[in-house]
Amino acid sequence: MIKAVQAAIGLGLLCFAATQAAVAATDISKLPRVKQELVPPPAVPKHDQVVKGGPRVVEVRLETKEVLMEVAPGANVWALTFNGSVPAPLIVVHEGDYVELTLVNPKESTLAHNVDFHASTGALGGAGLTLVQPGEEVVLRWKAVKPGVFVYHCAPGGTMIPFHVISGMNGAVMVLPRDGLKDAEGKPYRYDRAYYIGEQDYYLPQDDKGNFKKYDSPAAGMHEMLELSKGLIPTHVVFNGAVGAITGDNALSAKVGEKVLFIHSQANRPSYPHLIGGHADLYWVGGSFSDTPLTSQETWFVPAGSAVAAAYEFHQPGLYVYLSHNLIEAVLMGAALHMNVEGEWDDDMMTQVKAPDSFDAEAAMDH
Ligand SMILES: [Cu+2]
Repeated sequence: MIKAVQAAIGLGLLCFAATQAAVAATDISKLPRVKQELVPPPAVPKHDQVVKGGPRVVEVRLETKEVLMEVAPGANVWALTFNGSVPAPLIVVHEGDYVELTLVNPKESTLAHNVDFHASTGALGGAGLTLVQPGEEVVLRWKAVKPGVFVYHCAPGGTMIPFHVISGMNGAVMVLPRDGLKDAEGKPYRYDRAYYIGEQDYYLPQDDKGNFKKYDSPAAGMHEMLELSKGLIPTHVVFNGAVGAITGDNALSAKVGEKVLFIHSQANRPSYPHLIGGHADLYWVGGSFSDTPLTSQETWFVPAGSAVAAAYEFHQPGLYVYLSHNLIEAVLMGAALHMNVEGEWDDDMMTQVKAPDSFDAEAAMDH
């Protein structure tokens, strides 16, 4: 049964490339073109929140890179990446724009790669049209018709699909409405900063002494990693590829009074983002910007294989922790980050009325 499903997915990839019929509605050659410089997360590419005028062709370049990365001290993974980072970069366009992807698989690679864009419309999300062997490159164009935030990931067929995704090969696309985001009352909502948090579950095999195994190539560890993954218990759940990647000097930052948009993706499992000491003022369920956002959420939800967006205006300074509020995953497996917020403390919002002091139980009883 499993073999049949894997074969069907593989066959779909082969057949689709051969049977695609072209229906071109727009003269693409007349549209303005812009190159988007992709940046490593949690940074997001420079973009306007509101755009005037008609659609554009937004050119992006993703290069597949297979790199040995440290997930935690003594724990390494052959990360399968787009542009060298886990997660892959966020791509930002506006509704009606065309994304024109150049996907490059260098000849030093050991595996074939492709991209399935959840934001796109068409069989396999473009995966059948983008499969590139080492030493090949391909160009795919798709129209961004659904506003929201969406996952993209490598999906080369069969067991290679979970293997590439749990090895880090996933990112997100944000498709903004042309007139920008709206709050729950339909009023324009503008953020001062945006961050992209890509959550990654890893399944790293250990030897009989409990040490994490190190392999010579991605394929060398594939079988053991997939066998371990069938238990559905990750060894690590992390933000930005490694435990503690967004802490210390790499912590996020903001100022009191700023509105911050958090884009959070998980290509393979659910997640439960929570900002300790804050809230989601706005939460776009399922990542859809077509729907009215929910307000004042304590914890929000990322279904497996999706990205969502949440926005918060900071009212207090301090070191915030943003985590997945499955606290086992956050504290014991790594799904947490730090954020430094500068500004003036508001005593009206919170104050320590009495400092910790020793408590005399007998005196208290006398009263
Ligand atoms: Cu891949």
